[in-house]
Amino acid sequence: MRPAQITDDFFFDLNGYLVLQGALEPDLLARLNSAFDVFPRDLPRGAWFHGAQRRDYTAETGLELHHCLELGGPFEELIDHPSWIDLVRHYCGEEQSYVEGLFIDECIASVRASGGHHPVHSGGYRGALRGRFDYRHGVFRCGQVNIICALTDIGPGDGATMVIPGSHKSNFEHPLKGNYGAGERMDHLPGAVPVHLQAGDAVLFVDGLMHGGSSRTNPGERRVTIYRYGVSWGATRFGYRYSEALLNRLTPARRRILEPIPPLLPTGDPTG
Ligand SMILES: O=C(O)CCC(=O)C(=O)O
Repeated sequence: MRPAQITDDFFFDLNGYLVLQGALEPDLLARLNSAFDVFPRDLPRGAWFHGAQRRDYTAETGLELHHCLELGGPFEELIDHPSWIDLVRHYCGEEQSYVEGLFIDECIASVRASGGHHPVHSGGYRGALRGRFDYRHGVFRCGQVNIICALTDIGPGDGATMVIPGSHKSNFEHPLKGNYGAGERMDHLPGAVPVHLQAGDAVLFVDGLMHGGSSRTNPGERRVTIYRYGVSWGATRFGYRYSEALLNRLTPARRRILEPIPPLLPTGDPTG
């Protein structure tokens, strides 16, 4: 396990993100890459692949398989991975409250080829409550914390995730946002820094941080998983539901993260 250290809290509060080096074991990394190898790169948008759906955020983000937990195997091992589970509980698990717990509200397997990018978004300015950063009375109360795992090395030209450190607390709109080309490419946005990672590293960040994905200019593919953790009473963004088959094969601890509140349906005569 990797419980939050005082230095984690300091830098997470200050910057809105943390880099977790060597988060994935080599064997898990290899099995995730093997699963990525067989994704049909020509899957049409909207089509399903073993319970995951191609739903690219934009025309330029590349192949994004949403709800990838349904693919099972190594994707399930990420749910409560010891490299980050205590950190996400600490930052967005409503610690020491009556609704303590977590929920994964989005999980994505992403493949980005040359030319692809993810437009800049989020930031403290008028940010949704869902992505909000909050710390008060000695506890974190973030709405959503993302874990992006690098399955390939991500250096210059590879399309690194970019962040604007500290922007999760911003009270003003970025004055230069919108000046950097169609599609809000983040590459040259003042204040933005690339998060370079080795395969197996992960970046943890509060969703309220201004972030996006820089342009991939190198040949080949950038491969990442994106898991969004949030409060136990959250809901999936696009209406996906975890299948009974998936829920039933999970350990109780993992199941609690995909189904923190088991459904409670009325019984008997609903009119009576
Ligand atoms: O693709 C990336 O590096 C960034 C992804 C992103 O911005 C997001 O998932 O919200």
